[in-house]
Amino acid sequence: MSEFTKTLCPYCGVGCGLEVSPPAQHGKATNRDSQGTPIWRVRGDKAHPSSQGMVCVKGATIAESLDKNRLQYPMIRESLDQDFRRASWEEAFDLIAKRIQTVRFTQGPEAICMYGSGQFQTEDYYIAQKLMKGCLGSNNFDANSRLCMSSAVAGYIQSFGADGPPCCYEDLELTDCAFLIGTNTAECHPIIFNRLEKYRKKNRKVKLIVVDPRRTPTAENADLHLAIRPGTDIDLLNGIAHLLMRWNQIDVGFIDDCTSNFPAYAEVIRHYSPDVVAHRCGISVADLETAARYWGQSQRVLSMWSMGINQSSEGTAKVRTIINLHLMTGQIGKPGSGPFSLTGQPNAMGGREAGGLSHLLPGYRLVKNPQHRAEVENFWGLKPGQISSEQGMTAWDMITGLENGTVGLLWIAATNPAVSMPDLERTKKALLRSPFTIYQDAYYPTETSAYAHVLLPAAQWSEKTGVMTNSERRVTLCPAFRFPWWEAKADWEIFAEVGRRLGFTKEFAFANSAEVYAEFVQLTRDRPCDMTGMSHELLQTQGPTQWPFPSNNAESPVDTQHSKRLYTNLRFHTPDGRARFGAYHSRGLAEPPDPNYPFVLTTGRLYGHWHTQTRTGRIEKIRAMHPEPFIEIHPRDAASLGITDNQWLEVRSRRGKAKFPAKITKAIAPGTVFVPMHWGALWADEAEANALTHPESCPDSLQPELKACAVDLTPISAEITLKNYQLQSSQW
Ligand SMILES: Nc1nc2c(c(=O)[nH]1)N[C@H]1C(S)=C(S)[C@@H](COP(=O)(O)OP(=O)(O)OC[C@H]3O[C@@H](n4cnc5c(=O)[nH]c(N)nc54)[C@H](O)[C@@H]3O)O[C@H]1N2
Ligand SMILES: Nc1nc2c(c(=O)[nH]1)N[C@H]1C(S)=C(S)[C@@H](COP(=O)(O)OP(=O)(O)OC[C@H]3O[C@@H](n4cnc5c(=O)[nH]c(N)nc54)[C@H](O)[C@@H]3O)O[C@H]1N2
Ligand code: SF4
Ligand SMILES: [Mo]
Repeated sequence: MSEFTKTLCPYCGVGCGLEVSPPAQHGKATNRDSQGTPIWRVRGDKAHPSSQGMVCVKGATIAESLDKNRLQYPMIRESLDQDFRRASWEEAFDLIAKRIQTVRFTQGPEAICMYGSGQFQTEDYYIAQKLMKGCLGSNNFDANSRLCMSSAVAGYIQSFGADGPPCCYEDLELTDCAFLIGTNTAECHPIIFNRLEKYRKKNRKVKLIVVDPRRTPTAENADLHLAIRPGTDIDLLNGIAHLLMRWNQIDVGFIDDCTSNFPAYAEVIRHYSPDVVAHRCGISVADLETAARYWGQSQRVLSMWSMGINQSSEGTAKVRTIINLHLMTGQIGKPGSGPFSLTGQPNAMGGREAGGLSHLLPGYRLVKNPQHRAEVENFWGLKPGQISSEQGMTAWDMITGLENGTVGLLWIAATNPAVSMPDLERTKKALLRSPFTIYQDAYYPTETSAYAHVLLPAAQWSEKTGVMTNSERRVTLCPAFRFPWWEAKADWEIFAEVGRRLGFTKEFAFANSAEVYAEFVQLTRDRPCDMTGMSHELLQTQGPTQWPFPSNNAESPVDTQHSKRLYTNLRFHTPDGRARFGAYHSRGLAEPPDPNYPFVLTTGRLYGHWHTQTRTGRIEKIRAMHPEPFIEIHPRDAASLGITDNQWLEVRSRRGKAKFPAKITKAIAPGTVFVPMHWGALWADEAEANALTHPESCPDSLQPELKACAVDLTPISAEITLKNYQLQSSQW
């Protein structure tokens, strides 16, 4: 047997293959972390088709975080002003089951909420859906993907009749023009960017367009960087469409045969003449024309987007407007082209397959669809009508539900909302009012543990076996290769045990996660994400596999060609088989700047850190790369405020304030400032990006506009107030 375990990097949605081996037992070869714990060795898996052996700094250092500051055993307290005391699992399970029953029979199942995560494995997601939406009859399961991918989900469903990115990574090496909009791929999906740049080095004619208000490392590599004003993406995209129309560079045959609603779209884009668009976006007409020319002249255009598009009060409209350009030019269903949403978290895709948002059911089904509900009820052996026909609460609804008392029990797992939710002051106040919060995480403390009544230690990646799906629909098995930390348990095991204690013994009679997965895939039969041919065993022997993968594929495993791309037959999942144009005018930002709050704040990520730093904040190499938070500001704005580099700024929005040292740079457009999202209250004083942001959301996807809010800036002379959070092996 090989000394390596093949698995997947548990950070971003690129989904790189890793090979992990135990720390060397003797001699100098053993790497140890600062606490003397031996570190597992990690390297890229050359056989993984998605990453071909490459890894970025996060994947390479993942093992250093695994044993630090872990939550060891369940802890309980009666109220939030008390200290936690150690509890047994028995006591914790008992308490949780009792509280669920009380809320169920006093307030009703709709008062029970679970807030999960794209960092769950698919098995965790699936069991949570079965418990919440099936057995308890509450659709109030939402995930942090609401803050992340829900606009992409809504856009795909509306345009194509089903979710699912239609492209694959091979397209990176087959395209003539990569159109990157609202994605800092170089820092956030580094291995996708590496693949693209390697190819472009060999094929100099391949164009790269980057649309981002910041000159990111991604934009620095572009042939054309369009530094548009935040929130003007629809203007730009409609403006490109306008020119393609004018130049007659559209695919009339494709539009006629394969799409619907083109006339309404044509009517909209008529209004987006180059002068108007260039003015609104803050770019030159020449640059706009260059972008349209690249689109029109390229045989194969691959567009990619991420949070600069999705995290918007018109996120779904933005996604559909990107897709429109592909429909207009027939750039879909063929190699090197298509609208490719880059997934954020390692298994946000698996979450979508398993129905892990409050409007979804497993197998790409919808809560609102009576037939879908009946299919799932029937499969789960539940009585008809057991699954509620009401769409459940979104992440932000849970916050407002805490405010108005409609939430009786909140169960949070694998996410850190006391850092990552918008309008943190309001979020924290609401969390303080919660009658009963269960928080299930691998680490302790995190910012959210301060708001919990019960803490449950979760086994994390490396300690539990399950699958994850990456951006190109490729499913990889992640086997356990270490024992769970102390008393930690896999998320699905915790949900299943609670289910059994609520009386659903046969529904949750699983011996292991392979059985969970085997049940789940049956629910994907004949669905767009059919993966009935997959099993833990198949993934173990055949390796990472893309869906669709129906059961007849399992007999002829070489036939994976047809799962590379979706819609190669140009038939879509809509009732008439045609893809739909979406006709949208631009509405701009939900909170535009004004004389009181004259700057637009945008927020995002840095190469080394992962979200709220629960892991990367504990890795010295990464802390050294990004030692402190900062605010990027253009030299012109810095001059008008009279500040110099590194001087502190107080940033105020209508909701809260924060402080950051200024990083004066031309990389950011005048009038816009940028703050990384990574520093919560544990890692720095008053440097929370989300103290400033607002929860205004896209009406279709209900995804909040985390990418833009209006702020005012005041220079202050402050001491560096970073906490320089000290790592301790354990608090207790
Ligand atoms: N290093 C690292 N990588 C990660 C993560 C991480 O925490 N760290 N997280 C993962 C997750 S969950 C996600 S969702 C992805 C996110 O990946 P990305 O979306 O690439 O990352 P962000 O930095 O959030 O935002 C991307 C860009 O959107 C731009 N932007 C802001 N407003 C607008 C606008 O109005 N229009 C346009 N066109 N652009 C705009 C910002 O300037 C920013 O550069 O990254 C994944 N990968
Ligand atoms: N201002 C601003 N805010 C944002 C964003 C932004 O761009 N700007 N981006 C949004 C987006 S796209 C995202 S995805 C979110 C991310 O925000 P969060 O989900 O809050 O961020 P993470 O730090 O990834 O939190 C994951 C938690 O899960 C724990 N964990 C890891 N593995 C496991 C496991 O197997 N089981 C359990 N139970 N726990 C585990 C980790 O210890 C960590 O505490 O932030 C959102 N918030
Ligand atoms: S690119 Fe993403 S999946 Fe790949 S090693 Fe880096 S963080 Fe992990
Ligand atoms: Mo995300």
